[in-house]
Amino acid sequence: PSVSVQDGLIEASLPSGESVTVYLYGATVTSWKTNGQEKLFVSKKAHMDGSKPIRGGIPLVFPVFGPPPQNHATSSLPQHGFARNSNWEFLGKSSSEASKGDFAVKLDFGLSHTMLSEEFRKGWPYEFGLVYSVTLSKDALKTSLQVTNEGKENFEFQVLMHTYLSVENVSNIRIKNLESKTYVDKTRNASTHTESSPALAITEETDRVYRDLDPAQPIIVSSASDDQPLFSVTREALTDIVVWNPWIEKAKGMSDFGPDEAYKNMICVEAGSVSTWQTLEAGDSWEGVQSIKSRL
Ligand code: TA6
Repeated sequence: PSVSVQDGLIEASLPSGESVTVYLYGATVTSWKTNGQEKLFVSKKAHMDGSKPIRGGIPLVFPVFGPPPQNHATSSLPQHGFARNSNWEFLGKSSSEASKGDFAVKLDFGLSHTMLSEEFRKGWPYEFGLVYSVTLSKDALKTSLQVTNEGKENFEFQVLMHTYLSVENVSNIRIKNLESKTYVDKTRNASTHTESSPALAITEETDRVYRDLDPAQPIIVSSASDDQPLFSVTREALTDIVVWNPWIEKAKGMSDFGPDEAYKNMICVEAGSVSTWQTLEAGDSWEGVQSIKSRL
């Protein structure tokens, strides 16, 4: 495995050709290539200069998902919290050989309360440490976030990995293993529904929080034309899955989403713990993991 660190981004690749790129800004994974193909979607108009969260790849959502609630410790934070728009530090790399010639390389990134901007530290005055690990292997990309409460007060948080998967045509995919699950539909006044489809099609703006899933049961993104699996997402401790596609109008409405038709080339399948709040007691740690397999 080789790892290069240059002007704010880390790149790693395996002898078998897979590669991953991570920006220190937000510890945002912006590229994951297998078989020479890019598996993540990044908007052509994404801000890559730290002026706003990167529109694509895998932005990190912490300590709050969505617009923060009123009268809450997170109320003065921006939507989706501060992790994706803070500068992280690269803690280092390690590589292993699972079996003969089967390598994996792990990149570690850190963010602590001492590194936050004044605005964010005032907005959420808790002492915390985050360690985000990105592990590239031949078959999978694994991202895990470890949250540590380094202070004396308990705090509560939400966390989500806002993964933008790259697809040829969002109308030609189906999302499986959501059947019979409960979801909150944010396009219908956050009303609660039960998924009836064994293979969810995306035919309009879609913004749903599926909750209380078995994290070990893979969420499958498959091709509608030949039912071939394109992606499989398994999780540890992340029991919610958000499915999001902005569709035509919302895509046009985002200044950093481009070109306008690019909504056809992405589907967000986001592993998180967002439908309730995790309480972390002083001194305790918690870890959430997603593992994405592609071209199974
Ligand atoms: O993940 C779904 C969502 O919460 C949508 O409601 C939409 O707001 C999306 O995140 C993008 O949010 P952002 O703050 O990155 O524009």
